[in-house]
Amino acid sequence: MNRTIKILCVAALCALPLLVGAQAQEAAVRINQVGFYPTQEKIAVVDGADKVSRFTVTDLTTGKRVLSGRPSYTAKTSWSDKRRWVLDLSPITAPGSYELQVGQTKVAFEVRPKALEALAAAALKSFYYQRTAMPIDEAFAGIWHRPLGHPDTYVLIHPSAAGPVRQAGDAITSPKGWYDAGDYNKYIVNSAFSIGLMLAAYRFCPETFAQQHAAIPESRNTTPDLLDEMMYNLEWMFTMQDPHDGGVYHKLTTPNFEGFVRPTDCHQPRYVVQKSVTATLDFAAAMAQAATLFAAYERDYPDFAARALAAAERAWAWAEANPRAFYSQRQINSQHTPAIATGEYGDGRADDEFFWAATELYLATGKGAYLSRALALQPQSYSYPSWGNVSGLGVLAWMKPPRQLTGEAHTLAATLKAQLLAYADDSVRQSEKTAFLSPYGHSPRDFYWGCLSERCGNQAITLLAAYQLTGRQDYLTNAQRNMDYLLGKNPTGYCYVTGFGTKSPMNPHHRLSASDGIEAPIPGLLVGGPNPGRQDGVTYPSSLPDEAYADVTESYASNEIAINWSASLVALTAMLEAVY
Ligand code: G3I
Ligand code: 9MR
Repeated sequence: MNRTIKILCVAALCALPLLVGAQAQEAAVRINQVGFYPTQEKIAVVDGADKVSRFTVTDLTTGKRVLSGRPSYTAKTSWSDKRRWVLDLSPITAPGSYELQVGQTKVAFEVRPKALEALAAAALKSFYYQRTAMPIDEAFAGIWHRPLGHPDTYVLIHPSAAGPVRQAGDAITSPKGWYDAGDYNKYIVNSAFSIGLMLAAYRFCPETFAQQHAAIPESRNTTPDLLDEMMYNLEWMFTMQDPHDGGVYHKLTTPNFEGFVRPTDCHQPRYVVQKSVTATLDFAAAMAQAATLFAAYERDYPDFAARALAAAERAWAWAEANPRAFYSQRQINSQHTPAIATGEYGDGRADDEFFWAATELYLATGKGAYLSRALALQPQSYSYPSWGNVSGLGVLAWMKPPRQLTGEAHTLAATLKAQLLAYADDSVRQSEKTAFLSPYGHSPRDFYWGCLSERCGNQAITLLAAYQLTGRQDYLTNAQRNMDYLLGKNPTGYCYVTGFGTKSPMNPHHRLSASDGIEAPIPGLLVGGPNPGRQDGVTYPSSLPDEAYADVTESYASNEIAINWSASLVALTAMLEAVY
């Protein structure tokens, strides 16, 4: 299939009119390439020009000039001499297709209601493509259909996971769940975190998710597609709990990463490894959280809520009895064979996991013992959610509690709200007069492995939570500024989501996309992003913090995709759609 046809297929599948006929251009004008909501602030940034005196905007349908103006201000980042000119196109509010012209450079952009609807659906759909244990059907996946990948009906107990009943070399069955990322393993910490982040967003805008259509096999049931997709991984998670003691295996993995081959060409044995306190608590939290939401969907998922809650309480009890059972691959490999060399999701602190789990268990059960633990473990300041620090998920839960809060619980929620708003205020303060006019992207510390979701996306999600809690417009505006950053208003000019925009990643570090013989990557995936750490040893086009990004398959430190990063995109796009 030639490239044009493939791009058209991507566009058709994502229902994205913008791609069709658009010319890929290496413009020095950086702008959201997917679409603006009519009333949102609309910023373009001219990158690297010596002087910009004027810009014009033409309505592409009528051919008429609808705006002309001058840059609002110009700014540099602390690590680069490049001068950026910030243009404000906000007076344009009528839906339509437009062209911005600065000097000789012309860039098209779109204004429309539901600007991010297709992106939001594609982000959720990306989880379907990551499903491990079923054929990915052409009816739902189009050109990216493929046979069943990893049934995981024969999984070995690794010596590190052996106990009195289940012994090393015994086999269990542990099917379903999502591939974690560009690799083919399944990790409890990251998949529970991903579920936690998406379900946190669900609590803020259930109506938006109820209307979302991701075209997955379960779309025709009465449960929202988001919850159906979560269920595919929750079912796997149940199998990761040792029925004999309630502890949860840290991950299901091959000893080494597979090559860049198709799932059906993978032949390494798969193991469950040592139970860890962090995995067990993330499991407890996500299960309890899911229990509160699935109770309304008993028709499609009978008894799930009760089973999930019971599993969560058993997991919690195991964690309380094993608070220092941290997962350390170095330690495991010094004692056991085969050595395990895949992703670690290591974490030497579990206060935040205890806090999130205690929170969700209290909210699901109303038991005072969980409330006491949540009170004792409450954070002193807000941290945006990440797989390594989940306290923010606990905070978000208190903002949209599934039960009436009184007494100490009410006071705790108020304290945490003040912390969240302090973080939001700080983010807003920092965005003014920055080179790309956004709270994200003006500090070198904003760029590291997975930063686009972990920092940029999850900061925006927090700002949207703050907006929902207060109605303050500047929180919303700044969340959108970060969204625009992800979609093209950034120094590399990439729209960092596969299949969207005029310039997007074509070569993500993603075994599924790289081994399917199709040029276009699976759509709807947010890449890790600029990372001057370059842990992959690849030569990047630039070493500047915000340009250290390489769209090559080898670059797992800047160009991988991962479910927790997709989760951020799912949450952020839906929360933005909900506002309009
Ligand atoms: O959190 C700090 C941040 O505060 C600091 O400013 C920044 C700059 O130094 O570093 C941040 O820590 C980084 C951390 O990710 C953030 O979560 C570490 O440097 C970085 O090494 C770490 O990378 C992790 C990577 O595995 C290596 O361990 C990624 O988060 C994590 O997403 C990634 O996960 C892998 C799995 O192991 C295997 N499957 C693929 C998956 C995605 O690449
Ligand atoms: O493909 C792996 C990716 O999913 C991980 O994030 C990354 C870091 O753990 O490792 C990648 O695998 C590489 C391995 O670490 C070293 N040899 C090359 C592998 C990529 O082909």
